[in-house]
Amino acid sequence: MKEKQQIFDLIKQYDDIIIVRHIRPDGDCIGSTIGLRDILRASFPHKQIYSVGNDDSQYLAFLGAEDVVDLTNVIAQALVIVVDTATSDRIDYAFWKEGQYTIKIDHHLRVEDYADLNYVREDLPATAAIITDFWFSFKEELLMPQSAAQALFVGLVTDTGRFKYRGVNSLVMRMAAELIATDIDIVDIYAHLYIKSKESFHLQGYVLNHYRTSPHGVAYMFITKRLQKKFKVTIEEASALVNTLDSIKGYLVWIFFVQGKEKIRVRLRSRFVDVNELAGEYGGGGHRQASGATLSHRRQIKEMIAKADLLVKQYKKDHPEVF
Ligand SMILES: [Mn+2]
Repeated sequence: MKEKQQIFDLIKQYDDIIIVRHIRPDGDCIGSTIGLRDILRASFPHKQIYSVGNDDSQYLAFLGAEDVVDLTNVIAQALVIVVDTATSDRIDYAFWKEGQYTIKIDHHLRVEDYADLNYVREDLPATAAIITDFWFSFKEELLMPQSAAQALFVGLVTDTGRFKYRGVNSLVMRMAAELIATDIDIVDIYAHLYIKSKESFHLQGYVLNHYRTSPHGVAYMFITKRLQKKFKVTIEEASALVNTLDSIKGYLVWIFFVQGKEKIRVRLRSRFVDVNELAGEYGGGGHRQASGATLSHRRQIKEMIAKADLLVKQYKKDHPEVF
């Protein structure tokens, strides 16, 4: 509570507040940015609240735009709040450090305390959940406009894989309930979130027809540069398709290897089996059943599949009831 109170006091103290976030923003990133901004704008109409960043994300445009403003004359007297960003090298605003006071609000593993005040809640599955909890704590003074509720709901939904991942509990569901209580249209929201480009739809079809398997239960796909070009998809769009291979009976781990300029991006997913240690062996990590890693050589693909295969083999031996 101490940190929450401190943050609230700082917000009350400053007239200029700049909210920033990480590069290549996802739903939780934009959701917590817009959510916090619109809560503060509604609650403190006399303050100047900005949210800024360079990268945009087309599929989240329905949440509303961030601000395109020149803050050169404002930054030195401003409170800068960085949301959803574990390390400072990923902050998508070059001048964040020039703020008079800086706050980090994040839910990722605490690896870098880069701000003056660092509020990290590893117990919550999304930064949107931290912001919603913040609203719960100061409900008498903070308003929750619909635009903020919608953005925060999107943050919760996307960072929990539609409320499916570990970390979703009754508290998170209560948060969702309170946000929905502002009368946001969740059917519309899901419709936006599920839109897929025709290109990635076609690539998905290709994946379904051409994925490979290991002896004990790994399903995988190598998305070469050539395939990305052929199907006209970006690395991000290709990587996002990893769950095309989920829930195949007997295949407990599924992996996408997506070829980048120099390295190969790995998206590792699983059910029952834990894969984050395997990701760690390749400089990656994440969650027990959803991790990422990076390979520098093509030959490591085979090696990684073999290791994943061993994990599945062992798991099936220990749990013969699982298929
Ligand atoms: Mn997040």
